Amino acid sequence: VPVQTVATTPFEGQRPGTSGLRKKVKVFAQSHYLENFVQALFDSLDGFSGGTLVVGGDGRYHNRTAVQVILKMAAANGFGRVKVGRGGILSTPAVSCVIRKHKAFGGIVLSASHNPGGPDEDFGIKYNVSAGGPAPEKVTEAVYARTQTISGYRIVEAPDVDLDRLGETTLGDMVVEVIDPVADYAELMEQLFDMDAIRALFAGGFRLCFDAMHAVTGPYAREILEGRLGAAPGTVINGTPLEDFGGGHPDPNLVHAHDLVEVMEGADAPDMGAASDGDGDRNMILGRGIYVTPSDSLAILTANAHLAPGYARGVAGVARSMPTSRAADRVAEKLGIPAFETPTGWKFFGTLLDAGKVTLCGEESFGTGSDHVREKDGLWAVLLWLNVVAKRGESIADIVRGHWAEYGRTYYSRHDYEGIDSDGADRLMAHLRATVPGLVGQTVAGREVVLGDDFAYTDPVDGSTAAKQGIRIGFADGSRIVYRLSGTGTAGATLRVYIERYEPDAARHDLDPQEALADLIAAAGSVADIAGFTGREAPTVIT
Ligand code: VG1
Ligand code: CO
Repeated sequence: VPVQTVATTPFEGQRPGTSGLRKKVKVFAQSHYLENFVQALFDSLDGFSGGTLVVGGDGRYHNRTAVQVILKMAAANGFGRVKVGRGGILSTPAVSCVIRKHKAFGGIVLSASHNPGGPDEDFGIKYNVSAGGPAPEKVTEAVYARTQTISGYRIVEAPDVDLDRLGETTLGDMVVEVIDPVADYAELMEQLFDMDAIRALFAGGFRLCFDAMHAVTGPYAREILEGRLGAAPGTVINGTPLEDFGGGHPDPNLVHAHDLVEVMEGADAPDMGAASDGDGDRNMILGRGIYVTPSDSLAILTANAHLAPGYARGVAGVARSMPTSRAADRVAEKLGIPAFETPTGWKFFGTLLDAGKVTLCGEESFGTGSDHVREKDGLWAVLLWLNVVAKRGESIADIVRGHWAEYGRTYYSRHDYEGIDSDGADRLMAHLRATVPGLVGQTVAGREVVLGDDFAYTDPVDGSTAAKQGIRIGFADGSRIVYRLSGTGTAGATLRVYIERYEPDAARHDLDPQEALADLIAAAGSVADIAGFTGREAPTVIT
């Protein structure tokens, strides 16, 4: 098979963000665009000759085209084997699982996660290292630097590989192995959870509605929940991955998972509702009459993980991204285990997980995971919740309320201002950077400000640093306001404002979070002059 070297010139803007490179499909579809990035990636890696690469994506529009390009480039660059999911499909946690299980050199995930898909929507590519997790910034920065000087890429001239037939074929000297996207992942889940207890829960009439949002988790959820655990047929809704996610926004929150919300608000609501996102790494958990915030979910799972066989040894430590509420910290304190605060994005948990310092990790953005892989994992979180419910014999609402009663409740909300003008967003952040440190010692929203900074992180394992990770305002009563700009969008800017307040008094645990946080929300708006800088009077999405 002939290897071709194709001349190319650099594209601007190929710097990976919070989670890989994300752009409109139309940008990715330009000739050489994907090829440049993939060659820059291979040029930045050392020692993969003859090694194994795992490739898969969330099935969105352009997935199959991109997989074919990557297979041919991997062959031309000297990989020995590519394991690719059937149909080009692998969820993000499944890629992580397959890399680890088969000791692959690394993997490529094709996804723009929770962003919409389709010819006019988003696409993305992300590289994961041999430990299974997203490449650290020193790798992504090297790839970006290489994209700016690239002058050629290598690709074999060969017909497309049949992605729909399981088994091995060759592409030049490289073996292409089309794998069942679910098998390795399902086997791992069986090792972690008390499958018998969950099976008994379903057999006893417990009902779940899992909304796969027409995205990648459909086949995983059907096989594990309905197949192996005996949940009723129809438990999984929107379970067939579609290239455009049915026109929806595959983001598991109360706004976008409207089909699930309708089921949960219906007369015959099931005991539990759950949803996952485009690439299967996010989760939303609902009980009958209750929504579990992702920050609470991390705290509750930390307190209860020992009920699952995979975590019976206990939790070594817990890590959360900085904007995630401090509910998990309170559990860690009680358990006498360390709690870590990292910048936003799963890549910052990798070193802590590899070093065994933490067992569970979470983000407020519907991300929860553990040391079983190196990505957040939507279906895993649902299974852990099922395991906890089965073992405790309590409803989700009772478990959550019981947790608040024991630890206090952390009222929490995130307000997103999507699609705002980038210049205005940058000016707003510059304004905060200049003024917030001066608030320390002053009174805002009736509280004394004790912290005002731009979060900077030094990794406790490898000493790497990350600056400018979000503006923090901390108050004497433990309340916080955090501001940061999204690093996953593809058009304009998105301002995220995170607000939390700790409420120890169990008599006041039944407030609407927007009311419980009203004075802090108002202060967040005026301190940053959000209306002035963005022209917006209200957020576009509240979670
Ligand atoms: C968002 C979330 C962040 C998450 C990231 C990737 O990033 O806030 O917590 O890790 O998405 O999630 P940002 O920069 O837009 O705030 V996913 O499900 O896209 O892999
Ligand atoms: Co995702």
